[in-house]
Amino acid sequence: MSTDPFSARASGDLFGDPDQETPWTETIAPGAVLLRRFACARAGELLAEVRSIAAAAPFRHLETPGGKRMSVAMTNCGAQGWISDRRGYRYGAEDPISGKPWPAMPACFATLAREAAAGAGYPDFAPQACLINLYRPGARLTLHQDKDELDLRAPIVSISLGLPAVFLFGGGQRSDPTRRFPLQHGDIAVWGGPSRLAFHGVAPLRDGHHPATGATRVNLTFRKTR
Ligand SMILES: O=C(O)CCC(=O)C(=O)O
Ligand SMILES: [Mn+2]
Repeated sequence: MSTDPFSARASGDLFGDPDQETPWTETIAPGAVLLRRFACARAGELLAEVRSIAAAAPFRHLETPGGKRMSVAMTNCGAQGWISDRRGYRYGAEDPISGKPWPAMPACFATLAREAAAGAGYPDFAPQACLINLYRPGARLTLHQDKDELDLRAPIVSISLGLPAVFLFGGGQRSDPTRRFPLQHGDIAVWGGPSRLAFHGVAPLRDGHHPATGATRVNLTFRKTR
């Protein structure tokens, strides 16, 4: 797979540019917030780091324990990386493709994740894993819980870059009603506390073009794994 998975170019239009909006916060459930546009000012730096991480640990389509190919392509950085295969879902210190440790988590990733968690009411968040999801048109994430972490007291911090998506957010049971929240470039979702095990997912990505990522959406999900 190409090591330059999305193309970037700077946006020169400051008028009506969503990247220039002042961030604001929306509470979507107890313990769950959307920090709108919080990552916009740092998106270029984040995406440059994603490119170098993907050069060392390429995006790949993992297999579910049931044998299905995931439509979202994934890679990781940090001390632990999330993987899925026939043996199950788990965290591991090495990229199974190269056998080498996952690329280190860039300081700007950890700093932003920590600031976002603090802004959402979770001080002292220290992520050990960053899962990087690459969505091409049609890619989706079915409803699931993030529950492969040993320490469920820490929140999940999830940064959206590039094409917009629809975030599905439900409750603690799969059958609970799900609400739909549009996520745009620079938005950060943080959920923890009473919402830590909420079912969530991402609706199929619609075709489009974003100046920062081309025809893709990039998502960075930060977790404390243990
Ligand atoms: O892409 C997103 O916004 C959510 C990602 C997610 O839920 C996950 O990677 O577990
Ligand atoms: Mn998730």
